[in-house]
Amino acid sequence: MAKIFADYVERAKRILDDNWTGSSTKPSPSLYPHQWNWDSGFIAIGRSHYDTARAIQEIETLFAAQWSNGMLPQIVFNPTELGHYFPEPDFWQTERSPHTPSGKLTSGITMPPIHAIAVEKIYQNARQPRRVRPFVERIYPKLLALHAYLYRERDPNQEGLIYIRHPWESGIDNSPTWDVPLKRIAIDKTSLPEYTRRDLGHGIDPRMRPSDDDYDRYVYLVDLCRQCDYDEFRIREACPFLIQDPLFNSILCRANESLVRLAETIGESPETPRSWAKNTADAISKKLWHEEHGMFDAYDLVSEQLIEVDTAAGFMPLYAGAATRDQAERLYNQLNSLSFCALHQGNCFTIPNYDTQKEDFERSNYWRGPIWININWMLAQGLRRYGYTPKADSLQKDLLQLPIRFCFYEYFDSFDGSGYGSDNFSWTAALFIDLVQEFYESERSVARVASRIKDFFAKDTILNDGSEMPDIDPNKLAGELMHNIRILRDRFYNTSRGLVDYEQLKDSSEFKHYRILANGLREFRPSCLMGRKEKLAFWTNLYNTIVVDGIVTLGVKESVKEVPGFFRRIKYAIGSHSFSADDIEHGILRGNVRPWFSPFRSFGARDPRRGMILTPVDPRIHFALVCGSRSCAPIDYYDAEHVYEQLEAAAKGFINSSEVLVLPEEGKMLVSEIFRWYERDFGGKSGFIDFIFDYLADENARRFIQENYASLHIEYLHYDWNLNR
Ligand code: 2M8
Repeated sequence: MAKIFADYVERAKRILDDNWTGSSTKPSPSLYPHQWNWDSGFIAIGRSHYDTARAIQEIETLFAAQWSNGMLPQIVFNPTELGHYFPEPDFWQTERSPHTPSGKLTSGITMPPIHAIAVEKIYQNARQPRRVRPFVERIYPKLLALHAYLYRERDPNQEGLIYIRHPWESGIDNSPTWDVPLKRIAIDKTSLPEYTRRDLGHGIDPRMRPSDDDYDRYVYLVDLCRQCDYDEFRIREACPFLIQDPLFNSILCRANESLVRLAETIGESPETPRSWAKNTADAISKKLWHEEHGMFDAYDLVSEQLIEVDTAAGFMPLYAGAATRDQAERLYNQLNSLSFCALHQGNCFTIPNYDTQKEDFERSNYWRGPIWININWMLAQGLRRYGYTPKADSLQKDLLQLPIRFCFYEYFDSFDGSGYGSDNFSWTAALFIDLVQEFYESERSVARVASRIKDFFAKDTILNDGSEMPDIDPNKLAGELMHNIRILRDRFYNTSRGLVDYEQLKDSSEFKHYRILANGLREFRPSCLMGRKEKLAFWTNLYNTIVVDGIVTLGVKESVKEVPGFFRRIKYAIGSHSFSADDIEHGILRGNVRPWFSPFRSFGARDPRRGMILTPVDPRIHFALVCGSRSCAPIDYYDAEHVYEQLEAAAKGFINSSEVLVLPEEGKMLVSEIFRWYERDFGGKSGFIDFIFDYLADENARRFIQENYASLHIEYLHYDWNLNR
């Protein structure tokens, strides 16, 4: 793990320890002094990586205050901390309900049910999952009761969609989505209960918090619930705020998936949560989709229409897997745009909670613009679920760098990253820990798989064995082969996401034809390639395709690391010689320099293949050569005529991706391992710093490099060898 991450994980753990009350964790040192519902879920996820006992206790303390009807309260009050927050138990008067648990002080509303997801994480991350099983068995019926409550009491039309009845239930309290329904509530100050806000102060600029008008309405809705004695039927009849929100419903839907797996773990029937998950996913996809906007919106059950306000909550069906392919594609177009900070835009962090192009976007006001770590944490997983890997990586990059650069704040400015709200905020710390773990996880699992099947593929594999030769003039082979590689690109590569559909490609007629043409390489003379551009394009394309061929032929499942020496072993016979992927890369395209992992050059002193070496080395090839893994460059086809322009674009894309992180506040730059491995191709360390500088879009980052050039501290990022599928 890069040292900087290890240091910050320690800081994050300290924050969680400082906010620990003895049985649970408060969201922040002073602003939120009690236990909050979904905060505890996120906190338990962070703790699950290093302190299973406290992660379990966090969840058990929360569920000890579950109401007898299954509702899990938004706040469980700490009796020793009363008097610092509004509203507290005296205002909620939840004793009016027959369902409140005895001996517990709670509010009378709920929050997005993230908890089954947290419990699954606790189980998965435990050193000895067997020991966590009794906890899973204890908590499972309570999780089930919570979801059952939501479907029973909050889904009056049995649509699979849950309504919320207070903005605080959404977790995104003053989201612009609530403006219209809240405006419907006319406030009569004479009948509104008296109250004093306690959230102002704490060193926080009031403009970063909800307005007094908002608070009047929050109070109005609490008062309404208590006047109805928290009876859901009565509330539903009277409440002007009944909303089916995509964020709440997506979390519920995704949590049902976790419930299914938890049920299977402890031998319970998964049928109920499975059908809940399906119904909710279908309902989100149908009812909450705004066809013209290409976005999911909240549905107002009072006015019976969609609320046409697009916020980050509208992307959350990706997390639940509830969006269809077409919907996902349209969502992605929204998400990857100026509105929500596009890839390589350079002057923003991904993704703000509200559309930056709207007039009422406010960069520092709470849920009306800033970036929130929990939302982006879910969104990054949603993007991965649909294969939008580079965008997910870019979210991950920002989620890691925001706390490092600007401290563990509650929320962050979407343009300059400044931290807002409370510092030392628990879920920012907890999810940072989870993200760092995820970042380094792949390495461990890949190593495990590799050791298991280490000796399985021990020999070199000539992939073009000549079993079926093409009927083609050898002089035309190169052109035909390139044409065919281009077809593979068009059909099976997703160039914007850098992914290969290995499953479809494997049995396709196009790939069969490619392999026949590749057999033709046995009679091909590379000396007939003319000019530097043609050679550059030919060998780059051939390298990228031999890697794909190797992955398919050797049946690689998760990572090329499953096959020890993969790049050395996979070979094509070309003319009277054989060329491994390493020979093409280090021998031909890198000017036959000695690779960092070997004591020898690819081609020895008398090797006739030396005649094919391409010099001088163009370092941009490192952003075009694709090693079949997530951290390498996105795959594409290079055409001789435009190869220089394409290499230029590839370099620009890579330098502005999550593979280069400039952290001015830390005086550091974190870069891909590629720069360490191939340092000499860039002209040494100063050469690659110059190279990065030339391609970097972010002005702040450029200025930082310029000003700190001589003393720039560089660390290398973990290289993700998971397959680019
Ligand atoms: C914020 O909400 C509370 C009310 O629940 C508040 O403003 O007083 C929200 O950000 C919410 O999502 C969060 O759970 C809570 C505690 O962190 O603070």
